[in-house]
This record gives sequence, structure tokens and C-alpha cells, in this order.
Amino acid sequence: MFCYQCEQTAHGTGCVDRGTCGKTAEVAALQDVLLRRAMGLSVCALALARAGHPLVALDAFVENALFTTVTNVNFDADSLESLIGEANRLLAESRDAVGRAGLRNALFGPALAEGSTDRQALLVEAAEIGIDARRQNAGVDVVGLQELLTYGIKGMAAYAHHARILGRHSAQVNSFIHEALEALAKPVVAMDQLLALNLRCGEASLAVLALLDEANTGAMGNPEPTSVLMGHKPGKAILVSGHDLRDLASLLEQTAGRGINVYTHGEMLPAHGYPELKKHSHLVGHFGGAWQDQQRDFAAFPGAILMTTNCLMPPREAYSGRLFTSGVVASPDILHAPDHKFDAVIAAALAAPGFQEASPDRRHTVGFGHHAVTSVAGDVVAAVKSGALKHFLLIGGCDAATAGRSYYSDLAAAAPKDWAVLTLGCGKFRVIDRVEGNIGGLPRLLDMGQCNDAYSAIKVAGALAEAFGVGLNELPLSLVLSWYEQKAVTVLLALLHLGVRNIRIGPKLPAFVTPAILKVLVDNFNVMAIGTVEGDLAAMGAAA
Ligand code: FSO
Ligand code: SF4
Repeated sequence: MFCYQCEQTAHGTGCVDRGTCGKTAEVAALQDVLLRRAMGLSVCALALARAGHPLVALDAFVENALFTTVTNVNFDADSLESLIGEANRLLAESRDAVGRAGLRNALFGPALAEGSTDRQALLVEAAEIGIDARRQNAGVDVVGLQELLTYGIKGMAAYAHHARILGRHSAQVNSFIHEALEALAKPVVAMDQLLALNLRCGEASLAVLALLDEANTGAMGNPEPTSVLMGHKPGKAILVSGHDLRDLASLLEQTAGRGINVYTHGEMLPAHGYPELKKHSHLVGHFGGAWQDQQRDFAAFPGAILMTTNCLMPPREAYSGRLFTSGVVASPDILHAPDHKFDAVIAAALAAPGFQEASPDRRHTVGFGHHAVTSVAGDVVAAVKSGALKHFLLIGGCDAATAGRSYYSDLAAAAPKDWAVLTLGCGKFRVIDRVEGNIGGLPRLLDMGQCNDAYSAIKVAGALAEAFGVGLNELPLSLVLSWYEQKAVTVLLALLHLGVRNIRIGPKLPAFVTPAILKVLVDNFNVMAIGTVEGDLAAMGAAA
């Protein structure tokens, strides 16, 4: 195997025997093959679409296949093998449709794959298409750009999946995913073409963030500032982690009146701000920290646990019997709750002891999405004009266990008292409790939501730029992002598409960003690695 798609890649260069995430070489290989099948399906879909016969039936499958290969989503070889079987079937059907349309000549590479499901044959195929083999043929820079695009569309697919289960999809988003996969199916593509595709991926990424915002707020209402208990109450309990609001909504409905309290974990914390979720009085609080704390948090949680998306870690025995996955998440020997039906989760919660006592009443306020913030835009603009509010500092993205991430906590704590701190993604757990006080009636810390709610930050920045009559880069706004997995790539590409400059990224730069790729990012966008807290704050303040 060779995988360097996330920040915790071994030695900062690549996982080769087994993933730091726990992914086995076999699972990595099957994920590579599944991605290759998705490329084949996209070649077919585009051949038909260009001839005026769109094959939209493939869109959802391709999204799910890509999402399945995101870090910490699927550790289960058997489920990957059955997805590959389904892909083979869809590919054969699609090829037939292409043939019937007289377009067989448009097919190439992975679209022509015969598609075995024999495990050994799949492992051999994986070795031929993997990053190692491709780097030998095309070089590290081309493959680096191919992978940047791959990770961009993996994140897009995850967000598109969430939007789709809430009833929204976008032809623009799906056709870009197909187009990117078609380009990735070609053995060699020129660097400048790959660069252009990556920038276009930013445009499509912005579209998918907007789509998911529409889906979430359409189904759940606009988030509103809400004080959340960061602890627990006595009683039976279910903990819901991941990003899938639809799963949480279904679980809340199915547990109504059952005497079970529901808690959020990790990236589910912002759910408390949505009117359609917070209306359930048994959604009582948030338990634990970010995803990388789950082995400690889940072991300490005396109820059932539902993991709706990444980031899943290999489960510990202490809680594996009361852990459930849903959606595209899978892990060997962990029960899966299909189709938003949670009877087994509820039974496990009732069988577990639950909390005996109440925790201290620690609180955190969520719900500062673009709707809430722009509705007080007048106050914010007045605070800036009066000099009470000097700077906006966005500290967010995805968190992980790797060293160097205390930078984000220290940065938040050291930010001047006349700076507002915006946060989002699971990176927020680094800044919660580090920023106190209010400016102009607003709290200094504004929690905007999940990682996809970077869209809210973009909307707010756009509204401020308009109010002050300046461009985004002229605002007193600094972006300091933490990255871990592929959704962070999607968000970064969306920001670059908007022309946002001077973004700081850490705790270290991705392994797939070669010096040549970094040079392009620096020359065009002045993207930079995080430095020291003091140095970065001084530079941000001076640039304001
Ligand atoms: Fe975090 Fe995981 Fe939301 Fe990521 S929970 S790391 S960017 O999946 O998606 O922020
Ligand atoms: Fe390694 Fe990350 Fe790939 Fe897992 S997802 S194998 S940790 S690079």
C-alpha cells in the first residue's frame, strides 16, 4: 500500500505497511480499486452526457464510493468488496448503455475494466494503479496534483452525500466530480491542465458547500445561538458522532418518549443550534471532545454510541459492543444501523447503565452561522468602525492527535482582546474555553458550525467586504486552518477559488504538496505554513 492522503501519514511521507489510522494494506488496496471503478463509471457517464443522454443514476453511487475512501470512514474489507461488486455491475450496465448509444469508442482505461471480485485479483490490480506505480510513470508532481484533485472531490462527495440524503443534489457538483474522475483515469495529464482542474475543483467545492448549507438549513432551520451543556444528566444515554444531521434527526424522533437522553460528540456539536433538532428536549448536551478523543470518550460513555460519518477510529473492546455505524461508515465486527433505523441502538442504550449523576454545568454556545451573524451585521460593522473590534481571526478546520496542534489553542488564547475569533470544524475543540469576553454585544468566540460551515465564514466575510466596500483580502480577517483529512482540502480549494490569500495551514503541510506544487500555491495565493504564535499574531496584526 501507499497512502498519504491525510495529515497523520507515517513519517510525514506515506503509510506503506499499515495506516496510522488503522487501515490495513488490504483495505487500502480495495479502496484504490473502488476509486478506480468510480473513474470508469464517470468515463461512461460523461460519454453519455456529452451525447445528450445523462446517466444520473450513477451520481449517488460515485459520491458514496468516494466518501467511502475518505480517511476514517471504512475499515471493512468485506463491505469494500461488495461495493466493488456493485461497481462492476453498474460498470457493465453503463458500458452496455454506451454501446447502445454507439459511443463505445469514447471509453478507455478503467471504463473497460472487466471487474473481478476475486480478492487476490483485486490486490494485484491495486498494485498496478496505486500511487507508487503512478509516481514511477508520471513523477511526483503530476501525481501530487492528481491526488490534490482526488482529495478535493472526495471531500466534495462527502458533502454532496450529506446534501443528497436531505433531498438536495446539484448537476454542477456531480458533473464536476465525473469530469475530475475522467481526468484522473488518464495515465498522464499535463501539469497545467491538472492545476486548472484543481482550481475548478475549488469552484465546484464552493457549490457543494452552498448546496449542503441549503440542505441543512432547509431541513433543520437556520442555526441560532444556543447554550449547550458540555456534560451530562442522569439517565439512559445515546451518543451521536460524525456530521450526519439527518441521522441525528431520525434518532431523535425514534427515541422520543423512550426515556433516553441524546448527546452529541465531536463534529455533531453544532447540531444543537438547529431549530428542528433542538426542539427535542431529550437532545440534552455534548459529551467529550473531538474525534481523536473517541477511544477515551466512548469508553467513558455509559450508553450506546452511533458513528454517522468519519472520523471513526478502530474501536476498543471497552465499547465495541455498544458502538454502531451508519451511512457509509463500516468497521469489521461493528454493528451497522441501516436506512436511518435505530432500534438496535435504542435497545443497546436501554441495556446500558446510563449516567447516574449530573456533571458540572459547563456551557459552550453554538449557532453562529451566517444567518445569525449577518442578522447583526450592523452591530458588527459599527463595532469595527468604532475601533472596538479590530480584527477577525478564523481558527478552524480539522483536528487530530498529532503534535504541534497546541498552536491553535495558544493562538486563540493569545489573540488580542479586541479581536473576534471565528471557529468551525472539529478544530474548534482546540479553542473552546480559550476565548472569553464580548465585543459590541457579541461573544468574542463565534462557533460557526461543522467543517462544511466554512461556507458560513465565506458568507460573513462577503457581507463584511460589501459593507466596507473592499475586497476579501482587504478585510481585517486572518485565516488559520488546521487540516487532517480530505474535506479540509475541499474547503481550502473553495477559499482559493475565491482568491483568498495569506491562508496559514498547519500543523504541517500535506505530503502530497511537493515543492513544485507549493511554489504555485505560494506564488498565486501566498499560502503559508503556521509559524510561532507570537510571530503569526504580529504579522496578522501588522497586515490588518
Ligand atoms: Fe473533523 Fe473528521 Fe469535519 Fe473532518 S471530524 S476531521 S475535516 O472528518 O470533517 O472536521
Ligand atoms: Fe495513512 Fe492517513 Fe492514509 Fe490512513 S488515511 S493510511 S493514516 S495517510
